[in-house]
Amino acid sequence: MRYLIDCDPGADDVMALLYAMKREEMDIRGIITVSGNVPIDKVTYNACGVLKLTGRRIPVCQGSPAPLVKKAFSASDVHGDSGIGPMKLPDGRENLVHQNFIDFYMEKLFESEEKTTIIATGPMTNLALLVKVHPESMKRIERVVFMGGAYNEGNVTPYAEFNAYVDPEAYKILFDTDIRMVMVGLDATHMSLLKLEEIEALELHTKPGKFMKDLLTWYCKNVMSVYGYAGAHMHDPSAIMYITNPEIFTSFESTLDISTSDDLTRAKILVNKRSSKKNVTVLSSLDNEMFKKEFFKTLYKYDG
Ligand SMILES: [Ca+2]
Repeated sequence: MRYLIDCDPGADDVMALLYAMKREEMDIRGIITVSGNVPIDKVTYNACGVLKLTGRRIPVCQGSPAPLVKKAFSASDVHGDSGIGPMKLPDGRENLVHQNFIDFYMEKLFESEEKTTIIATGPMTNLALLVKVHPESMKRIERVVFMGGAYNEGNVTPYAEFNAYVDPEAYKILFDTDIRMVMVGLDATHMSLLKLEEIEALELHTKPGKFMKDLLTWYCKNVMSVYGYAGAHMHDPSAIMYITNPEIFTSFESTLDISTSDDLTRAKILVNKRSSKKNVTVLSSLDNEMFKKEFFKTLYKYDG
């Protein structure tokens, strides 16, 4: 299967990418960045850096520097100013292609007979612009698996999750299409939890393996101190986990809407099970024991 990853790395995007890089069954054809966790130049540097760290060559295209309507809104409290706290990735910008991201999307979507699945782990600004500029691109998309949203409880506000909150207008554009989508929202991802002692027990010694362990350790300590959680939730890695191990999730089919109002409901996801359209698979839970088993097993591939 062909994949494009649209992301805003960001600590948990880096974790998702490091997990994906060791799932060789995934044919990743490109990475597109988007302003989100930290500004666009930093997320692009980090995406390229993961490739350098893991010795992979995948084209990276820089995407939107800002959401459709509102100003950029970052999450430096969780991710640090660089997006990955005190850690530093190597410079892998030889992977960068100097191309408009909409042209890059079109080239990748149309270069093969096979349709492409898009995994989005940041705000969906790029995708919204793509389908507006080139509606014909939609027929080349197998589905969009996106980490974002929450139908129960948000994190930026009581009602809204971060990626949705950054650019709800983009979500609205995509929800109004017939594209097949999978919502990997907080309702499911909040059930993933790596405890600090489990991370510290990981025996990872190669450069990328050790980087992952250090990143997980820093991230876990940071979210525990900022939010008082018992460990680290694996939000973005869950989107990749859904691709590799869909059996560990439960879900229901629905059509979705989102509030774009400038009030306390902004970016609240609205589930409509009565609609006949039902183009979205909404994840509702995951099995954390199975998640951890699969996640750690994959990370150990970095140590051979
Ligand atoms: Ca992200």
